[in-house]
Amino acid sequence: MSNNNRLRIAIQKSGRLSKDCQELLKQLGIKLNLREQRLIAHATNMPIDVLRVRDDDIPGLVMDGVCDLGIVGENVLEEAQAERARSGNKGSVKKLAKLDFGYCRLALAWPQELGKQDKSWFSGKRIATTYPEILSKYLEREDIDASVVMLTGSVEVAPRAGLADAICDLVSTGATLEANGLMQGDTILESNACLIQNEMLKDAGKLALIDKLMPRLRGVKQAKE
Ligand code: PRT
Ligand code: ZN
Repeated sequence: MSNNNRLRIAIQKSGRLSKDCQELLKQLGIKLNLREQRLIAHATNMPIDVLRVRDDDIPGLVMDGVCDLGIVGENVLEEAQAERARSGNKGSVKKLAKLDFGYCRLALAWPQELGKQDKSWFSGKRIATTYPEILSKYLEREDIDASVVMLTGSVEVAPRAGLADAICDLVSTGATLEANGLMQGDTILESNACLIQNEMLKDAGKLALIDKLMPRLRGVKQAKE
């Protein structure tokens, strides 16, 4: 990237968090000229560049210092951190703020026709998920001997397709579980979008800019309460 002293912020290009992220940047006073297909948008009134990427790439970009800040779901952040910790791959981020959008929960679910089940039912079962690290940690913590099947999409059809006995997926209204004949069980993680920063960031100018933006962020949050 050409200009290294501009603060780089990674946000989701298109998806559930994009609109709220763009709105938040606007409320922070960052003026952007967002063109649909562009990967990078340059702020016109501050030394800030916004990178628009897939949400799954955001923790890694910030951990590796390619971007200084990022906005991502805590679910995606936790999965990426657990993955890095397991593979011994360095790179750390700190959470600067929990944001008031992107709420969802990561929950277990199984076919409704099986009726209510407790944790012991999961022993020996196969659970499909996009969050194998978070799920494995939960299973370990709860001493449940189940196996984990990693799927990157359409997790909710896994039981019907015979790929798994149960699932562990994100839920917001519950309509998707309902439509797929699944019953919701324990919540493993509650998640909001959050603002993260590369922990190794040392550039005084960038740190000063972040210090200027944080009170504005707190102001935006308070105004909504
Ligand atoms: O393309 P890219 O990789 O960037 O996007 P994506 O498709 O991976 O993510 P996206 O845009 O679907 O979600 C981005 C983030 O929004 C997630 O990582 C969460 O932090 C947050 N979020 C909030 C959700 C939901 N709510 C949500 N309901 N992410 C996904 N869902 C899905 C869920 O997986 C299930 O398929 O919506 C369905 C359930 O919704 P209900 O309302 O039927 O319960
Ligand atoms: Zn994604």
